[in-house]
Amino acid sequence: MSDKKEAGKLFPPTEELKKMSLVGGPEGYKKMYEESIRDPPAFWEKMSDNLDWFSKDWDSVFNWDKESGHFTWFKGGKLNVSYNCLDRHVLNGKKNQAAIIWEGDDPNETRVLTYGELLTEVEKFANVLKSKGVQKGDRVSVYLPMIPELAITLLACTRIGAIHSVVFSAFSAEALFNRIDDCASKLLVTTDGGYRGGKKVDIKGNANEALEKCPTVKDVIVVRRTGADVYMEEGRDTWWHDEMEKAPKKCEPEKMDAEDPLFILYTSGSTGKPKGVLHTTGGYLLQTQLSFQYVFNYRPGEVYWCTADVGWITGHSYIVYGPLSAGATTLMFEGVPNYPGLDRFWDVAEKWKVDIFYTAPTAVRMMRKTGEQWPKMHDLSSIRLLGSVGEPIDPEAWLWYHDVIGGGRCPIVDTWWQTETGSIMIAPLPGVTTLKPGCATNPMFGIEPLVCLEDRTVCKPGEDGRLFIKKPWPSQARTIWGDHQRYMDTYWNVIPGHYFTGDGGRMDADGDIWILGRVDDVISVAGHRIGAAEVEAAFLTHPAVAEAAVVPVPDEIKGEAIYTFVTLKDGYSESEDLRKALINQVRKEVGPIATPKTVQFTTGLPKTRSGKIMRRILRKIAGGGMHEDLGDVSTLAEPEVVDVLIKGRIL
Ligand code: 7RM
Repeated sequence: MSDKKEAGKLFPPTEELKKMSLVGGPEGYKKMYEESIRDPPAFWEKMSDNLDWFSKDWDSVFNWDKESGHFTWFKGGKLNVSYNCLDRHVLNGKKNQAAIIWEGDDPNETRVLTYGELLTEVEKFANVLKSKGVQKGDRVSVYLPMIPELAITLLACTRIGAIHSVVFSAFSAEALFNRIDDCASKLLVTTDGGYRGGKKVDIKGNANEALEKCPTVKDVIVVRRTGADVYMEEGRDTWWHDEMEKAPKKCEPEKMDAEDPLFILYTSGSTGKPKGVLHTTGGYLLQTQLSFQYVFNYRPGEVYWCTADVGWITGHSYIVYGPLSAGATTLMFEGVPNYPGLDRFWDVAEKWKVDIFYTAPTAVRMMRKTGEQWPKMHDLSSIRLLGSVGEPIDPEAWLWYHDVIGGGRCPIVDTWWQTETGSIMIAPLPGVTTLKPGCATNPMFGIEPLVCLEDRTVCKPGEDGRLFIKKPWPSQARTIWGDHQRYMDTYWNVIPGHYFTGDGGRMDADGDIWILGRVDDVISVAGHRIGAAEVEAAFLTHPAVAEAAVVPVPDEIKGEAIYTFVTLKDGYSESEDLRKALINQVRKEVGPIATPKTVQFTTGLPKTRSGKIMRRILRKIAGGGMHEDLGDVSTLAEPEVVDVLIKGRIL
């Protein structure tokens, strides 16, 4: 690992930024942070005034049974998420303010939904869900691209207390099936198709295929987007617009307990089965709202744009819930960065006078590769703050982002967090933090990070270790759907009482935190987490495959790409056609984002004597390492396989 600290130009906050700071600049942050750590429940109780509650009669702010790993925040308090995201803003004079600015794949297709309009749509769709028999606690799966109906569906679920489970719309039928099946959804919201880079994509076809095996799903609501001729099952499938036409306009918000489940979001783990991360109502909303306000220093009237897809946690927390709860204007983009031209992002930013722009390092690297002529075509002077999320941003990309997109004047907030953490955990605050390119810097309020070695000793400043967070915080996931033991083993039993992040980290001499990437077998392609085991499982569904091992290799654009070692069953021989068929198999099983970059056929894999594949060794081989770089290989069942793999390596 290169010492990023040395790449180190510093960017202290300007006096002007300090004055703008919502937390009172560096001194204000320090005071508030110390207070939040001294007594987190007292801090969060004070902060709870940022939400509108039907009742604040919680038993205690925070309760934690360390043994079982069950904890609660504000249990007994009552609130409704859609009320907090919509009604209260309408009541406070924001009825005609834009809540969502929607920009279609086609630049001529746009839609602006005011808070008033969005509330009406949400109430109507909540009534549609009710008319289908969806009740509090029922699961609703959502398989939609980036169209306003996606946000409307989520908010409508929260209005009646249904638990939504969004499945990324480019995931395969098989992935959709697994995610519906695991949580036994009653209803699916999907669409006839989507648009991506000017092309129609099929979505209903995948949904139909998945639904063949999903007996729990009784109703399917289909948004008409492309007008494609799709199969609609009689008695099960109905059109969104038909349902909305019949729906009553008013729907009272359900009074939910702060600890009632809000949503499930599946994320890849280190086994083949994705984890259904469960978030609850009060703590999640409070912390996403506050972090949104503080990290982006959001001020009323500003236009905020996060380029993520709502299929990921970033979209849940920082396109929908954080911004809307804060009464902000959030931009939702259906398209891709390179259509109709390579300047699309900048065209959108100029058109809507975007103030805050939040994207992923992979997008920054891609833009850097295509050149500055594209952003230079547009007036980007409205942008005052840049954000980064999803993977470590290398200092080179950071500096390019800062200079070319930010014109040298905009701070960059490099925000570290996870599906499981619900909201941003470590990030600089504008007007507070001295920025270091590539460094996530400071913990958020109430968050106490800890960097430890495998033997649990606390790392010295500058020493690489594994990142933990002490004690649960309000927006922390409560469990894994249907598998609390896995939740405990993955996160809380590594060092009892501390949350294990799965990331490597380092605290430098200034106390700033650097994120070093995953320490487990999760691959991050363009910021999307893909479990090595999930891809391996997909390979194995092909009749020719005996065994597959998947490891990350560094990729200039995507951060990491997928390199695969495949052994074939007897009777099959390697060929270009087979290689293509295998890649297609993975695309079909997992989705196009998991497309392997390389498939190396081999006769064997390095394994321990107990049969475990040693991915550590494969990672080095795929990355170009030679025999002497591999460390001790003597514990392998068949050490000679290593040289075969190095010889057959595809660079
Ligand atoms: C928000 C999100 C989580 C994993 C996490 C890290 C990596 C995310 C950063 C980052 C370095 C960052 N949720 N990660 N943000 N690494 N710097 N600013 O991405 O559940 O999908 O992924 O992403 O490895 O553990 S996620």
